[in-house]
Amino acid sequence: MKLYDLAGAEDDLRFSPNCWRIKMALEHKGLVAETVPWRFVEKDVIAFSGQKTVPVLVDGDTTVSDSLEIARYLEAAYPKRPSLFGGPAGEGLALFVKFWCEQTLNRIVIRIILLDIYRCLHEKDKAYFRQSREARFGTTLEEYALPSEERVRLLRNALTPMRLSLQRQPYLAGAHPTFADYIVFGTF
Ligand SMILES: N[C@@H](CCC(=O)N[C@@H](CS)C(=O)NCC(=O)O)C(=O)O
Repeated sequence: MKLYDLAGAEDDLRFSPNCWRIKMALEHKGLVAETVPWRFVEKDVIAFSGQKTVPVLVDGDTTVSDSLEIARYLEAAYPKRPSLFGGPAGEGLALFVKFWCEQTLNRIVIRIILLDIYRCLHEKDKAYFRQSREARFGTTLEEYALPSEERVRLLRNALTPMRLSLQRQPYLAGAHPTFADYIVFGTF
C-alpha cells in the first residue's frame, strides 16, 4: 500500500489532519503503507486519483481519495482486522465528528497555527499556500491569525462538549477507539 501524505519543508514533517486520520486508521487495522511525501503544488503526482487533495491511498489496483472514503474502504476490504467504526452507529458518529472538526474545531485551530504552518512549508509551496488561503479567508494570513487570548477562549469553548464526554468514557464512541477519535487526533 502507498499513502500520499502532505509534507512540509522536510520530508518527515507531516502535518495534514486528513492524512493523520488515515495513518491512525492503518495502525488500528494493523496495516502497513509506504507514505509518500507530497507537496501542495504536486497536483500532477496525484492526478491519477482524479482529484487534487491528499490523502490518496493506493492498495494494489485500487485508488481511493478522501479520508472518510479511505476509512470506509479499509473497513470493507479488511473486515477481519479490528473494526474502525464498530458498526453502523460508529460510522454515523464519525460523520458527525468529521463535520464538527471541519466546521468548528479546525476553523479555530487554523487561526492559531496558520503562521506556523506557513513558516514550516516547503519553499515551493509558500506562494501557492498564501494565494489559495488568502483567497479562501478573504484576508492576509497575518490578519487571519487571531490574537492569543481570543484563541484560547474560542478553543476552550469548542472543546468543552468533547472534554465532558471524555470525562465519562475513554473514547468518543465509548470503551474503544474508533475512527471518530482519529479524526480529532488528526486535528491535534
Ligand atoms: N475531504 C478531503 C479533504 C482533503 C484535503 O483538503 N486535504 C488537504 C491537505 S489536509 C489538501 O490536500 N489540500 C490541497 C490544496 O489545498 O491544494 C479529505 O477528508 O480527505
